[in-house]
Amino acid sequence: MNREDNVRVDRAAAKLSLAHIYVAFIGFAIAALCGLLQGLVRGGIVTLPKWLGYYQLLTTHGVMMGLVFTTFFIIGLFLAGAARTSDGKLSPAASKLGWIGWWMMTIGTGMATVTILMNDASVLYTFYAPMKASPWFYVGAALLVVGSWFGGYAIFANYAAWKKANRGKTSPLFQYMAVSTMILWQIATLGVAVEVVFQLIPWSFGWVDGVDILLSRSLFWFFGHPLVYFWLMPAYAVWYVSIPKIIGGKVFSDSLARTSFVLFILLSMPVGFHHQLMEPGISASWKMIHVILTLMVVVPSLMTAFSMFATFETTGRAKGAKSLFGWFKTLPWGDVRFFAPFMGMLYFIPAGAGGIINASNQLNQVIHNTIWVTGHFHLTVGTSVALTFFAAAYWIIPHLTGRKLTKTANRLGIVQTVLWLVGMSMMSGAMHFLGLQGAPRRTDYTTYFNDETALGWMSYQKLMAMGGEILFFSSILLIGLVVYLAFFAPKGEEEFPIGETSENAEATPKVLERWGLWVGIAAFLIVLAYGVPLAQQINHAPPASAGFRTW
Ligand code: HAS
Repeated sequence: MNREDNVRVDRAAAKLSLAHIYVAFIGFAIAALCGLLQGLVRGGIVTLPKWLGYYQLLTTHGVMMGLVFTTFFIIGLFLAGAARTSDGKLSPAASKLGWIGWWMMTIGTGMATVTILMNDASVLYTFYAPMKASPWFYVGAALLVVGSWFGGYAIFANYAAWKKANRGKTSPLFQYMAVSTMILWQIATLGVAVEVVFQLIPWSFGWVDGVDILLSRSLFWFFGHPLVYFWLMPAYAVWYVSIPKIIGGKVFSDSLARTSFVLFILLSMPVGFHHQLMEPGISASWKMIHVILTLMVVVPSLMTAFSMFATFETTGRAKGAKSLFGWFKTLPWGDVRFFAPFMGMLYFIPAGAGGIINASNQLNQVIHNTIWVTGHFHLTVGTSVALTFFAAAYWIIPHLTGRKLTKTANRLGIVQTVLWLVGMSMMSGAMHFLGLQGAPRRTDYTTYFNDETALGWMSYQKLMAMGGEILFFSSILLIGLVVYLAFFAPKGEEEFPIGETSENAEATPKVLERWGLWVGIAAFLIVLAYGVPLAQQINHAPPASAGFRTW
């Protein structure tokens, strides 16, 4: 170990990161239980009691998994990584901002959860108007978002302090990736903030009579698509920065890694209409522009695939592998910190291909609003991203609590990963097949008055339920391991792996840290893709809609 490997995150920074990670896993545990029940209901295996609604479960599951687990975990991961690459400490401003953010996010989550539990907000995680929730649900969601902005300010403050102390030097790759992700997040969340503050809150309090549905959905998807890259980029940060260290290699190319993150800032936002390809009110030509830009945002993922293959191969060859695929055998298959993210990468190949199918205009007509889409995101965020976060938790938690990832915990982590993969393959596979047969997403158990086609779906729905049960067992094991690593594992030192750049890599161009330039180009592309269609939507607004309680 060299001096850099020994850097430990100090107690104050560890406390802040752990506070985020603990809330993340509480959200995860609640979501996992709801997920199990949903699968069993949809498979026709159990019936819910009168006081518990299917859509109430579905909302809790989506909000907890998609918004709470991810946002808290990502900010916790970034704060820990920022401290780890700043001599173990966060700057005082970063700490203060981080705690403000944590409190706002936690209070917001609490408010939203209470409204869902009271059955006043079964509007699912996308909270589409004209379904109308309690105003306090939207206020809670707004607090969660604004709190996450403060999480971002904390990352920026720490980065600024690092730059000040290291004038002229290239920032650590992990911090660069954290800053890029949080820049994307600040821009993306403007859409949902405008929707919630100017449309949904006044409407749900009854201050205005109706809501413009088309505009609210467009603002939501301005946020909704970059949201998926907000989930993906931290996983990529782990792939680019930590995986090379874990496998005993080097970061293949610092510049390539940074360029892929810049491309996400530029291209993630002006693509939201690919979620609205089937909607009226947006002209075909604007949809086409968004489809083209969507296909361009695939490029940074292809660059990532190339970079990961290159890292694996060069590391294996440096260890003496000779044959074409000999390097494959040299990878540390018994180490959960590698095994889980690797399986995430492998599953991201079909998951990403599914995304390209979704984005293709004509094929979108086949899959839109079917359960195929649910299958798609359980492979992307539910497998590739989630497995990477689980693996990161297996080293970050003991690193921050001063404990060790023991051999037994490592082995159980591998079992947990395999269970997750088996459960997800069954569930997500069944969802993809069902979707192609036309089965809609987001429905309670129904045979559609014993319709023959719908009855043919039942065996797949049972398979989904079985997959869901296996995923639930995997989740219990995961939570057990998280609790063990946080409070009971033997005291010791666990490394937070940060890879060094290969000595063969080219120097990193300074332009990659000219944030003003990248934000400026991103703003230009957003105006180009959204300016005219949003102006048209506002000028030719359809009649405002009253709110509906559909549950
Ligand atoms: Fe998506 C819907 C298009 C990626 C999540 N997506 C969703 C929804 C979610 C979601 C949550 O165009 C549903 C929203 C809702 O509730 O309605 N998606 C795409 C495209 C991509 C994509 C083009 N999605 C993601 C990611 C997500 C995510 C990532 C979460 C993290 N998606 C869509 C579209 C819809 C959609 C439409 C709307 C559908 C509709 O009509 O409703 C691309 O970014 C994908 C690019 C990825 C690749 C794969 C690269 C592979 C890599 C792995 C390399 C492997 C290695 C290991 C190195 C091209 C990097 C290999 C080792 C060996 C030994 C082989």
